[in-house]
Amino acid sequence: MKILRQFFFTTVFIMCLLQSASTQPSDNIRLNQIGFYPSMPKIAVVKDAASVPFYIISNISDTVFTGTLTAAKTWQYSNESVSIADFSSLQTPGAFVISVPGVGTSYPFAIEERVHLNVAIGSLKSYYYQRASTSLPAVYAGTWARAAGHLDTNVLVHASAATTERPVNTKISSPRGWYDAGDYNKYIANSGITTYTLLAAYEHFPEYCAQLKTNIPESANNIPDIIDEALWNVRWMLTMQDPNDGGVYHKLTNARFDGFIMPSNATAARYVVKKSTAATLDFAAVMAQMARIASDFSAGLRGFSDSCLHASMRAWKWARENPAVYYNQSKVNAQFDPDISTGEYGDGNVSDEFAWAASELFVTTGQDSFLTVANPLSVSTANVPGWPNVRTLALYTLAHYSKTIAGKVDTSAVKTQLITLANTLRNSMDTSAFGVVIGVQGNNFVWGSNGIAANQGMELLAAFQLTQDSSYLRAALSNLDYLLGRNATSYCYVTGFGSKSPLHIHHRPSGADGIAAPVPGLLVGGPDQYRNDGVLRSLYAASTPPALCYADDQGSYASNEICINWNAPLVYLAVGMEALLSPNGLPISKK
Ligand code: 9MR
Ligand code: 9MR
Repeated sequence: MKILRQFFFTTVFIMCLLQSASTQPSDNIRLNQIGFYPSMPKIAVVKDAASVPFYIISNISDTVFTGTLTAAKTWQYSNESVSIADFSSLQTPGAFVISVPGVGTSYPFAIEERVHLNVAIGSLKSYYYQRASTSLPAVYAGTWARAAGHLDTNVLVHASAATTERPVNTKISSPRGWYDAGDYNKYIANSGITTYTLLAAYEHFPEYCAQLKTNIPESANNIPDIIDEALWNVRWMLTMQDPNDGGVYHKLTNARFDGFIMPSNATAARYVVKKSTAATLDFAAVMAQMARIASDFSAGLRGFSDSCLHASMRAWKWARENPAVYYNQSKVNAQFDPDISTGEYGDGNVSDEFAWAASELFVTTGQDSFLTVANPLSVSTANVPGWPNVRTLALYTLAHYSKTIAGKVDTSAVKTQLITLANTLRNSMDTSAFGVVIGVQGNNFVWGSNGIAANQGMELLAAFQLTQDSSYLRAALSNLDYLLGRNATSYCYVTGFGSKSPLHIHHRPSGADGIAAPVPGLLVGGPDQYRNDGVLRSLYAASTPPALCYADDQGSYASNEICINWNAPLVYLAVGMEALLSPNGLPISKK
């Protein structure tokens, strides 16, 4: 009897398997579509299937693990009833799927060391594909090779930026930099946090980054690829400083967005537009950071450290003399021609930019007078950073250099702020039905929500580096899992990665190059509950749960555009996680 019963169940199980093998993987099983570290948590979220058994099956069709789904809970951001399949105790490396009878089979995943190495490389390599003013030869760009565009050697000074020395329509040269996003413009404010974040990945994980190769034209030099990549943008940023007064133009832009054409076909006039305090301070911060990093590579970057520091100090001086010059596009357009309708990146509060620039300058120069002007500790609680909100970047820097600056700064207050924030984030994971940090605040699912998830992960890695408390590492990983597939849409939100990833991104080269596959390594903005584009509004009602407001549609710039400031914390998260969890802390195995 017992044997018969077992035979019956086994037969049913194999039939289920065969059935599911012939059909599509189920979108109702959500998991990181890349995979899991042997020693770390492994979780899938299953919709509408509480308390039933689940099976982990290896690629040779052996059931290697059996578990039971947890009781159902509702995730308030997707309004779905979900259960968790926890198979953390499975530590055997291999390739697997999850099978849940009645639901189906998951997308495949791996359990292995260095499981996110390719995500780390790919997300960093995406900056190469975003480079302006250069061709991308096939030897580096593969299928996505393209001709140069936007040389930006004849950029016009817009009326809003005109001075006696540089009257309106003066031509300046301002090449290089990364395209901001799906559009071809270059914005200093967004470049600030982006470049900082990539350079911070280097500063915090230098040995790892020194070995990380992305196959870019500079890969053979003696500078780590992540720094070479950042330099492509830093060198552009330097050209955005008015040499006559030290102020920094807010952006370099077309008057209107280009259509979906390749860079080499984009020939509209380009302008540098109005200097702003925010841009000038973001510039000052990055140049101070770059100065201290460049001093370690003086052979390859002779004199560069001094140039950066000099530029930073001049920018700081301009900002002190012009502390409230805000970029407000409609006001600019009311006063000057031609009208500019590209991204605004407006910010009416620059106290955080002052605190950030002051902190970077202080750490690089050792002079605490900068902090007398603007101290990041004058605000008592930290928040997750974003492009208009950069004070926490100062805390990261002060925390990282706490040994060298102790005595001049209350470093324990810095740590307390970062850890208090990390506790809130981690506790959110513990109570989330998806077991993720994102959703800690109800307003997380806005334009660029995936960037918020990645920045939450970065802040948790900062807390881990301060405490070695592995609960922060697990919480950071939960958001990486979210971005790579454990989310309500079941997309792996990084192009070219995972089984189901965006194909129709709002990205001009990907739309215009005639190649089916989008440029890889790019993180899309993700769900936007406010449905800020026509595609989202036509697809979803206002009552649609926040985490579902996503469309893999080229027209959905509010959910499916890619952007440098969202990719950078993904790079940090993947690089940091790999550096912390690789057996030897390196992207390569030692012979
Ligand atoms: O392509 C633009 C994208 O980069 C911006 O994020 C977005 C919001 O400013 O605007 C996109 O451009 C759209 C414009 O705003 C309205 N007309 C359609 C454009 C997309 O092709
Ligand atoms: O990331 C920006 C987001 O926070 C804003 O809500 C949105 C509308 O102002 O603009 C986003 O930035 C876009 C920029 O204006 C133009 N390039 C593309 C950026 C990402 O969509």
